[in-house]
Amino acid sequence: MSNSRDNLYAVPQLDIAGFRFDKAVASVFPDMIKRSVPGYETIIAMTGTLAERYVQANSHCYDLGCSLGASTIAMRHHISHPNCDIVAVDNSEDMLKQCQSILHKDDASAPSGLSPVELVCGNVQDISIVNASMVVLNFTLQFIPVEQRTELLHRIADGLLPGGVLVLSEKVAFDDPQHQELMIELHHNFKRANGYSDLEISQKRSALDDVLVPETLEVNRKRLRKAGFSSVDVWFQCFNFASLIAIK
Ligand code: GEK
Repeated sequence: MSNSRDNLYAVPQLDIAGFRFDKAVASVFPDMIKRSVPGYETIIAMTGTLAERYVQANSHCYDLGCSLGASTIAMRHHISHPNCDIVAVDNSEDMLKQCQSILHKDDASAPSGLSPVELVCGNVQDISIVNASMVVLNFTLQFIPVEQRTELLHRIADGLLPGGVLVLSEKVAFDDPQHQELMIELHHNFKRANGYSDLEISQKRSALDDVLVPETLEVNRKRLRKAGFSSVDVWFQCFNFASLIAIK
């Protein structure tokens, strides 16, 4: 089931292992991400709006690190041009299994037909990006080793058609230590308000240490420009979570 409540870190753990997108996480993922990432639902909804604006006829769309397919579903319900498809990639088999069944239900909900989706189990760094009009990296780049991020963005820029868009959402860090501390505090308050205990917040934080590595918005902007995007800026931010639009 993928609609259960996340209580994975509710009980004290002696040894906190690095965070993994396994079966336990997949089974609570929609609840976990909604209660943990401020603005997640807005970003997903606006991904549909961006698909309507940017997806071109006869092109591919990519959802890299698709988890249970939320961005894919938002895109496919708003693509208005013919002959488009979506390649949705994740390297967690547990996530993809759930994603597959969610997509089957989505297919059944729209008898008149939606853009087809190809689900790929693999590393987003190994996927070839071709003839793309829209690529989504919704909270995925943050899990790629820092020194490998530029290369992935380069390959995305190379595979995008002129006028194509990359939507990059990330947890971000701040250079000013006082602001950094404030953003972390406000994020933790958001999680508390959503029912997470201090123990859950601190154990999850330890599990994500070295697994999720945030960088500043400036580093992200510079990297996108270096990768070949001509127009880059933030379209959404809430505390230390932001989403950028990068146009080829
Ligand atoms: C959403 N975009 O709901 N290759 C493939 N998949 C990866 C890799 C990699 N190298 N690294 C991590 N993942 C989704 C949410 S979650 C964000 C994305 C979060 C996958 C990983 O298995 C997980 O499913 C996803 O990226 C990150 O809009 O949980 O903070």
